[in-house]
Amino acid sequence: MNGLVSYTKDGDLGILTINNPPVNALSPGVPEGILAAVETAKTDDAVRAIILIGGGRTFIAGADIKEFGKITSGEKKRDIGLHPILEAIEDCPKPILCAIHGTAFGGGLETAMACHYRVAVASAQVGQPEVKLGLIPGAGGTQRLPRLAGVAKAAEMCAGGEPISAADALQHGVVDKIVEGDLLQGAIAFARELIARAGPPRRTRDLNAKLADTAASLVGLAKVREVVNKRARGLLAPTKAIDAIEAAVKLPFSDGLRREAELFKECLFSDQSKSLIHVFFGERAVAKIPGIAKETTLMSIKRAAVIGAGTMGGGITMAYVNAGIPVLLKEIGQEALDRGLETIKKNYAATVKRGRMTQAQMDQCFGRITPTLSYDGIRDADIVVEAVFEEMALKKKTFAELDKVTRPDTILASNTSTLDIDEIASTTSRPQQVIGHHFFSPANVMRLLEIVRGKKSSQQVIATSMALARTLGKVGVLVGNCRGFVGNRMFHPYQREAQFLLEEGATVEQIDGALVDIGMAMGPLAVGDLAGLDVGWRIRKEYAHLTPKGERQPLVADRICEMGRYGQKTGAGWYRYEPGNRTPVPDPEVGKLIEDLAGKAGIKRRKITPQEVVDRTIYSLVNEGAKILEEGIALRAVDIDIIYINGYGFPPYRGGPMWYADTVGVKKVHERVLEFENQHGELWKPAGLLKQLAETGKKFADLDAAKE
Ligand code: 3H9
Repeated sequence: MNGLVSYTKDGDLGILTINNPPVNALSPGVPEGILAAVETAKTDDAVRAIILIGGGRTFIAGADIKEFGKITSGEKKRDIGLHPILEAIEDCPKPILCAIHGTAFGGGLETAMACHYRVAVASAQVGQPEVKLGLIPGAGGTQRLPRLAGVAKAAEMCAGGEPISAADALQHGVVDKIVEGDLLQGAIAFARELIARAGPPRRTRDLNAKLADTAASLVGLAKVREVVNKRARGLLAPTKAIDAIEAAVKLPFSDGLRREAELFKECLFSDQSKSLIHVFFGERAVAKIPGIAKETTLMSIKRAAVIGAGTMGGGITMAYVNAGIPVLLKEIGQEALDRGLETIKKNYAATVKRGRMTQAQMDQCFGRITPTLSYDGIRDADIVVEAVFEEMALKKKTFAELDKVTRPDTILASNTSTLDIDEIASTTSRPQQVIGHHFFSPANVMRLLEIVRGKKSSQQVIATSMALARTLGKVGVLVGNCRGFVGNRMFHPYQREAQFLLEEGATVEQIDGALVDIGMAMGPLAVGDLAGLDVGWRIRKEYAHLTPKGERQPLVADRICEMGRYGQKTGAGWYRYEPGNRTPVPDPEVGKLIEDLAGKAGIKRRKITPQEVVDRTIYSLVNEGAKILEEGIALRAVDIDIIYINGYGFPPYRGGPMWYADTVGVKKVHERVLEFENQHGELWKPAGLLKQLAETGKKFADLDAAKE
């Protein structure tokens, strides 16, 4: 028809195949191609039924997400234009059968539901993931899905965004049949059955049986709404999706569509949706490393070794064995090794208890771990991940040993969170094989992997690390070598400002509360308690000689550690904790300590507003992030955003710290940073890049766009 949609015939069947790789998104030309092909089939007297199928690896993965940005920026005037096409499909007097493999997501499922029948292969998935982009289904999904699957299931799918399997879809009436073997042949057979039945096309919009009991539907919907309200934490789209489904219950189909369109538009033009779309493309952009060719030969990682069975080593081991890669787990003493294995076992047992893994899966994963106290067998490892104590001397000693006992081609990765990767690499005869793999705790859960490029890390080692991150189910982000790399380097001023605010008059709960209120997963002080305050204390001591003389230092953190308050693990930190309970409880003792220390230092305490808490902490991230960009430590602003979303609990619907600055307006952020510089001095000196962007009216996103 137009290259994107082809039209062929098989006897009395018209077959429409969509060819828009990689995922058959409904990009401009695809809907038009479908429409033209439907028209051709409709007017061809020899055709008695029509099949719509996807070419390549999938059916339709949805609307083309890139188009949304063009609409909201005003570059494109009209909407995505799917309604008339779906109407034409549904109106077609000849039965149209949709054949699904891969994913029928978003506009893909909406197209499928406008067809009269649906078949799918068993491995197919269908879903309305729009909420993950801050949207709701905008092409009839909220009106047709309840008619097929019932109100509760539709609400769960549209507000939760999770896909369902073909079997689930069959059970809920979203598909009519699961095809064994070849999809097209199965679809052809089904289409011929339809012709034989000679019934009128079955139009989803007319299937009202599942909506007949309005009262029961509204009760079901209210239950889902309650769950969604609890889970949504500031997210707009999930509740809008429920509103749209409510319209399906209360209004005739065409009015419901109109209501859906209004709600869709509200979502589309929201900052939340723009941010979430930025994150969608950002997560894919970080995998693209300038200067490293796509075709770089990757090393095959079949076996790994992890050095150190502490919290990080244990979590890293789990990440590997979960991905099917066996691990040799080395410790120096039997007791530490046993403790490490016990913790891994306990973590798995908890996962089994929660129903997220079967006992057999747990046994299989655990069986992939070979515990050891020696280096025997380490020559089989394709990669070694060092996760010993965060101390340069120990890391260097470990790498010097690893250099001798491993194969020369083995990748030597350090899980250091702050230390100089080049200094570590210098103790080996193969710095090109050395790289940082900075996992985030708990390493088996957190999605972020900061991949720290040393001066000499080879392209192959970098490319292999990026691919390995994906195998491990992580988002790998390549960063440069500096103290704390990207994430922890930015976290330092963020934590520092939180503590200065304490000294100036805020309470621990006010600071954490203000940041949780803007969507952060946890406040900075509760995070400190979770991670262990002693970790930062040790690092501060290690780097004490580098701190410029006279620079304002937080007064309380060291004192808290001196009191043995290391956070959750000691039952007290910034908060206190009841035994066996991780819920932070405000502790007046800490409040008093802060007041005492601030008083002694002559700091005048005042009322601090939540807005000041947010500006001081988040803009400290932005200012440091701008310096990091300037220095080339991060490749793009979006890389920083992806790091903060996946490793530091930054709310995806705010797009990450650099995107947040763009949303607020870089000029405004710069002005506020200048105010803070006036009030608090040198530490707040604006990054040159921040100043430059503010003066030229540009955004961080413009810098990224210029690099594409
Ligand atoms: C929608 O449909 C709204 C409707 O209600 C209509 C309203 C009017 N558009 O993820 P991958 C690109 S909203 C544009 O690496 P995988 C992706 O950027 C949409 N591009 O592959 C990447 O490009 P690159 C609802 C898209 O196998 C390449 O394709 N649908 C789209 O790991 C490969 O992607 C969704 O939200 C798209 N829709 O995963 C589904 N999808 O190579 C979004 C992908 O240049 N997509 N690309 O980096 C996905 O969830 C995954 O891509 C999928 C495949 C599971 C399909």
